[in-house]
Amino acid sequence: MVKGKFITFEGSEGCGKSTQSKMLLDYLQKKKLPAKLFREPGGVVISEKIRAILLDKANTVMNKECETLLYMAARAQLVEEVVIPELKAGTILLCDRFLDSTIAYQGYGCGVDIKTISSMGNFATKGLKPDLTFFLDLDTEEGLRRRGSERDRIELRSLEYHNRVRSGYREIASHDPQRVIMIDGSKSKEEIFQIVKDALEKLLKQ
Ligand code: Z5A
Repeated sequence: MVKGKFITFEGSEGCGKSTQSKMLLDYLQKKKLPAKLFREPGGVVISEKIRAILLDKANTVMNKECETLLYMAARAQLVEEVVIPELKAGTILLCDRFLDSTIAYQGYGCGVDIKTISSMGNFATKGLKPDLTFFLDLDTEEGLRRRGSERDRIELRSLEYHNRVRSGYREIASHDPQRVIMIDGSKSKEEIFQIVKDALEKLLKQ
């Protein structure tokens, strides 16, 4: 049934995934391929409203269960409204973050049970998994430096928290090397994009 390709970009703050996903979108569109880019949390009206709640610095009392469920709710809406129809239509769908983010941030970062996240993830995504995931691995302090002084609710968390998130991503990559391509985020934008482009071309030939 699914004709398109689903490609996600993951990593901790400032790792360069938004830059690379936009570069890839531009590259694919120049090749006249049907490509679209969405971000998580967000991408559609309801999910963007949930995003505003999640990132609001004023919501200091939000607990980890509420946070996890809200990320999943935003994802469920995006998958139903956009991801599945676009994949059925043959689109190369790029997504800046997906389920791996919840495993890394709420699971490894906040201590929410990972099996519970995976099972909720299955429910929210209807079992959909990316064909390919680029994980940009970058030193946490360097990433936060790149992001500058303006921080949202999640970015304001401790360095220890962000280090747990990064280790979580490394675990995810080590468990699923077929899907997840781990890239050294300290390389130049051009060097990283060459790796992204090569992997994408290989996927499109399959
Ligand atoms: N979150 C979660 O907890 N659970 C979930 O399930 C999901 C998300 C889906 C979303 O925030 C927050 O929600 C995020 C995780 C959490 N929070 N945190 N913390 P967001 O969407 O606003 O932000 P983000 O996803 O974390 O992305 P980002 O911080 O904007 O960074 P980025 O996309 O990785 O990086 P970038 O914007 O491409 O680059 C950052 C800067 O570095 C920029 O100035 C670039 O020009 C520069 N850059 C990029 N590449 C390079 C290289 N290679 N060298 C040097 N400089 C570079």
